[in-house]
Amino acid sequence: MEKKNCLILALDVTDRENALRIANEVSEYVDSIKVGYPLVLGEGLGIVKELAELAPVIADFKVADIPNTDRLICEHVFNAGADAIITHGFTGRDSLDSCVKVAEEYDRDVYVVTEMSHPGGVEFFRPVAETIAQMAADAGATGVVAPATRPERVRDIRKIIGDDLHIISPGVGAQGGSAADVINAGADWVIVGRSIYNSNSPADAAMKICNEMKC
Ligand code: O7E
Repeated sequence: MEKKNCLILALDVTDRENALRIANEVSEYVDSIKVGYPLVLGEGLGIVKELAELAPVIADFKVADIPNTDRLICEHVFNAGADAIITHGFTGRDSLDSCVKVAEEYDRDVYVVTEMSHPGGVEFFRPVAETIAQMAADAGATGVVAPATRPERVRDIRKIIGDDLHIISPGVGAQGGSAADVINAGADWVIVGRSIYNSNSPADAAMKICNEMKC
């Protein structure tokens, strides 16, 4: 993913018409569009191809299964036109290796969740976040997902992975995180959903976040 605006749109609307309208309105401000279960379960995987015409698509399926099932999921998602996939890391190195191998075959990206941004994200992830981040680096992942709601954790995780891996960071706006703070803490991109797609003017909301970050 090319870094221009440091902003990824989390497009968690559930219908095609809204999704395409919002994506069109904000495409000049975002470097990528993240699509997950809400939209794909609502409209089918075909929506990925339509959105990929506007911006690279990150498929957020938080893949968390045995290596063979992970491989099948990644193949489907990349064949559908996604540029990147998001996986969990707690399933272990062999499962992550399977995703990375498929991504290499397709020349696509893999991002691994370390610690999640919501309050419950500390319950189980906190003790293992650094270990997962190290595993992502060892496995050759493109980058990791770390919480914008806790910039200090982004700093901790940046120390583990060094400069080679990217950090993409959700939790800005609706979850209370600040885009500028988390970029200063070492994130490469912020992921923003509701503050943009629920706004009366998604383009203005996206532009405002870009201006805050001065990326
Ligand atoms: O709070 P919002 O509306 O700005 O949306 C945030 C998006 O990021 C939403 O799609 C949510 O599922 C996702 N997310 C988190 O909010 N926290 C996390 O820890 C991880 C993710 C996520 O996207 O993981 C993969 C990048």
